[in-house]
Amino acid sequence: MYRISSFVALSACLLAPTVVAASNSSSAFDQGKFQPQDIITRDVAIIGGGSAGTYSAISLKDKGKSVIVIEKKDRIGGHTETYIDPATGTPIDEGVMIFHDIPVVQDYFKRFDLPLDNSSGFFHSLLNYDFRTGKQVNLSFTPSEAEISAAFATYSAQISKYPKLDDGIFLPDPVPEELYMPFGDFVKKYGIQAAVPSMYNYNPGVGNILDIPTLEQFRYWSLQFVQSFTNGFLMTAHRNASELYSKAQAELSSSSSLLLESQVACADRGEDGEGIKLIVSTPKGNKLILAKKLLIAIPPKLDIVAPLDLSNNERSLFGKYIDAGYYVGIIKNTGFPNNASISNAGPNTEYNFPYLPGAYSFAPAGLDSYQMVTYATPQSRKSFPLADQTIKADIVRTVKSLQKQNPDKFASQGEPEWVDFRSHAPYSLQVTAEDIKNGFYKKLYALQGQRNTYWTGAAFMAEDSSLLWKYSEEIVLPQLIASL
Ligand SMILES: Cc1cc2nc3c(=O)[nH]c(=O)nc-3n(C[C@@H](O)[C@@H](O)[C@H](O)COP(=O)(O)OP(=O)(O)OC[C@H]3O[C@@H](n4cnc5c(N)ncnc54)[C@H](O)[C@@H]3O)c2cc1C
Ligand SMILES: *[C@@H]1O[C@H](CO)[C@@H](O)[C@H](O)[C@H]1NC(C)=O
Ligand SMILES: *[C@@H]1O[C@H](CO)[C@@H](O)[C@H](O)[C@H]1NC(C)=O
Ligand SMILES: *[C@@H]1O[C@H](CO)[C@@H](O)[C@H](O)[C@H]1NC(C)=O
Ligand SMILES: *[C@@H]1O[C@H](CO)[C@@H](O)[C@H](O)[C@H]1NC(C)=O
Ligand SMILES: *[C@@H]1O[C@H](CO)[C@@H](O)[C@H](O)[C@H]1NC(C)=O
Repeated sequence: MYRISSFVALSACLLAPTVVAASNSSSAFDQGKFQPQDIITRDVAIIGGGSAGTYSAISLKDKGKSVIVIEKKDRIGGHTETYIDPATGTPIDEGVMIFHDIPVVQDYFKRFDLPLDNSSGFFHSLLNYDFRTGKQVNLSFTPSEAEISAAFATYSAQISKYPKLDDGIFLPDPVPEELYMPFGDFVKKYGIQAAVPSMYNYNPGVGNILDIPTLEQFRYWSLQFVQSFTNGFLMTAHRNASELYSKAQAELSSSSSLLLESQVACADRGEDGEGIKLIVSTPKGNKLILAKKLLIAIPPKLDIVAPLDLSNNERSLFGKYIDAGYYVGIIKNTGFPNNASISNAGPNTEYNFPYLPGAYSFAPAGLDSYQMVTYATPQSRKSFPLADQTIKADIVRTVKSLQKQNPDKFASQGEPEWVDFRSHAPYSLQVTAEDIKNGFYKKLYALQGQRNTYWTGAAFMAEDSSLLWKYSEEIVLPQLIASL
């Protein structure tokens, strides 16, 4: 079975125009076909230089292992993105910016000599509008601070029943029904309605949180996340989260441990213990990578991991993922206030959740009259559900309808203009209640170490950089290192 699936990947590789023509599958990886300078031999090859891949590369390097990171973009950092205003050099973080106060975070930033401090100023008072019509919405449910605290205390007590979730998606077997019931049912069961609006506002990119399985809500709103929500998050003191990645990038480049603008064309992950081979297309031609182990740190959606010599088991697991499109941009000439966020609210929906696809909110970006806008699609099986142009046009339409409906509040300032726009699709890979019940996460975790391959990244833990570093450091890398 393994050989058959492996053959499929290799044939695909042979058809790829970027790859050296080879007479048959076994010779595609033939070292004789590469110049010596195009053969890279390392302990570990890492695919993906985002949050989890970069952390893992630095940690392995610090533990004396040689690595090569293969990143498709011209920079590392993944969802950490910072717009630098060309006129003033002012950084505006528009991706990852808040972290938990836990040792792995403190140590990682200290290693790069980057100071952290307490979070501040990233939430403003909210004005609510229906973005379909531009009309103001009065929220139907506005719990008090005391009610919100009490609901979070109850939620924390419930999540604490599963202490192994702190370390990863480690579930009791069989999986308790409570973990795959819709989160909306869990909310009613424990009477924690007062926590729902905050939970929604901090968990964009999954659509209606009441419809997702409770476990999927637990993954993002972890016990650690509740603690930071209550006691405060950390942010970089320079309010420039990308500095972490430009320092990591400089270090990885100078030790020949990074291939940017590069992608795996085909892979042979071998039998257990044999080592792996990759043909990687890079701006300097194809490279042959020979490594003892492979660490995959990209979203395991079938269309994205197709060239990675998948087994039938991997293909069947990854085919189950559902995710959402999530987008962030900076826009000017909106006439929106610089001291409040404008939030999308449904006039008649439960908890006034907005209709999607649509913009979630516009928030002052902290420079000039720039507004940071977030946009999301509902969950689907498509990795890239909407074209960027479609989303940008819908956002501009929203700005205009808000202005038109509220001329006394948001004066038109001419045509809204894009300063920056970034797609974060596919975001927040999740599975259905049925799949959770049938042991999806146990089967997923059983992939660790098989066929010389380890896995990290959000699909294996949570959309949470701090917790991904902890999971990589404490769960994945020890097994990987022991196997070298
Ligand atoms: C807008 C936004 C804001 C967020 N804010 C926060 C926050 O404040 N705090 C927090 O903790 N978390 C935040 N998150 C969640 C974020 O931390 C995680 O989603 C995290 O980035 C996931 O890490 P990862 O390594 O799995 O994926 P990523 O960071 O996305 O990294 C994947 C990397 O792989 C690369 N790649 C993809 N395909 C290929 C391929 N075929 N070959 C080679 N490379 C490839 C990508 O270019 C990328 O660099 C935010 C997410 C978003 C989208
Ligand atoms: C396939 O490639 C191998 C190694 O290069 C070679 O020995 C073998 O003869 C080739 N087989 C065919 C059918 O071309
Ligand atoms: C952050 O807040 C904590 C607790 O309120 C405090 O002890 C700490 O000194 C603060 N850190 C910084 C850098 O301001
Ligand atoms: C919202 O509340 C305000 C103040 O009570 C009221 O004037 C306004 O008409 C309400 N708007 C809607 C859409 O209900
Ligand atoms: C922010 O970080 C980027 C990337 O490291 C860097 O180019 C820029 O100079 C930094 N700006 C400030 C003000 O820290
Ligand atoms: C924002 O500024 C406007 C205009 O100065 C003022 O009327 C309004 O009360 C302010 N809103 C908040 C939430 O501070």
